[in-house]
Amino acid sequence: MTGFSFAIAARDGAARTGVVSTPRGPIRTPAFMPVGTQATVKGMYMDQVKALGADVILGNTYHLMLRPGAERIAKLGGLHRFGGWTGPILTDSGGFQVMSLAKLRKLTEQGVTFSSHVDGSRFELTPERSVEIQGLLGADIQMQLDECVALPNERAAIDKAMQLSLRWAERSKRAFEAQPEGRALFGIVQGGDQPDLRIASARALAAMDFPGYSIGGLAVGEPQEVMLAMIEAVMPHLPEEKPHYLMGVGTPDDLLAAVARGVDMFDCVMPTRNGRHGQAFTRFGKVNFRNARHAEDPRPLDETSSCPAARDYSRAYLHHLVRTEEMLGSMLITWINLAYYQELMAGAREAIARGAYADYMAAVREGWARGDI
Ligand code: PRF
Repeated sequence: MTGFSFAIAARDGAARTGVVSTPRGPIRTPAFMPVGTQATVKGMYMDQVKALGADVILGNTYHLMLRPGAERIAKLGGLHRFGGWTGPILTDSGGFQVMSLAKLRKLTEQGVTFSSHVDGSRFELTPERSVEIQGLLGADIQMQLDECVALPNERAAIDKAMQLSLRWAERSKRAFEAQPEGRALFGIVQGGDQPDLRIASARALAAMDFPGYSIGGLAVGEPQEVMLAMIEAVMPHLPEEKPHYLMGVGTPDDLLAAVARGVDMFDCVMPTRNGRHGQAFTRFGKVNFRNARHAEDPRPLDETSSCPAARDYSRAYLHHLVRTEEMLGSMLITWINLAYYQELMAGAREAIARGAYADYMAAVREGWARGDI
């Protein structure tokens, strides 16, 4: 049986392209992971997600533990069978979602207790229970439980959350030892906008020897330049031969900039969530289909796109679907956006392999700046 590994095929400056190997198949990096919070990538068939070239999707401990429950999913054969996705699945540990969604939260050294945002019932999430749930789901790549604080914040609060996350990293790692071979647990760097705290977090996690490293606590209210500075601060302290995952990021420009600094994996709700609200991401920038300027435009959004939804429907029709709140509008624009994010990463992989990543970034940014065509 093949285990979990990462092989870097080419580098261009700090950018890398390679393959994360898992027993459920390869993940080509840099990779964008569509978010499948509720065992579904909202508005998409799994076959469509696969056809876009996505190698891995993300699932959420928090949502699935509440409904339908981790033990129930395990009884039904695990998350892959339940949701109909045969490739690798990465799950988040739940702490971040508890902090943004749950009610009556109480955080202690032991873990976090909270009330479900669905029906108010009480739950507890500890580092051990989070890893146990991710194991019951059958996740191929799992995350340690961590504490992420919003920015801006006081240094003392950032430091406290970072130190707690390190102790939870140790406990998560110990709990993970009970799981089958071939799965991987990533440690999560915290430390807010404080470079020295970020570096301390990265070094302590590196000493624990995880198979991959996540960078958390970013895109939580700080400007892009601060986010990029934090990535630059931690990279020299993370094992460079291991995958680097920037959690919950971001815009297409965030992805390009983070890849240039050594990030290999991303996830974000932006292409799916914004798609449901009528916003499309394209090679000539963002297009808001609510806008009346599309009402009589017979042209397709982008006839050069790999996505049928961008080629086969008029802008006027997409505008109409969004204005009438038809579900097909959400579905088509989600499809367009995930196709664009996958194309962006495929282009990055190819450019890095050619040693032309800076030119690729410049050309893509020029397209966004040129605007609609
Ligand atoms: N921690 C975890 N999940 C996350 C984050 C984090 O800091 C973020 C921050 N961008 C998104 N998702 N566990």
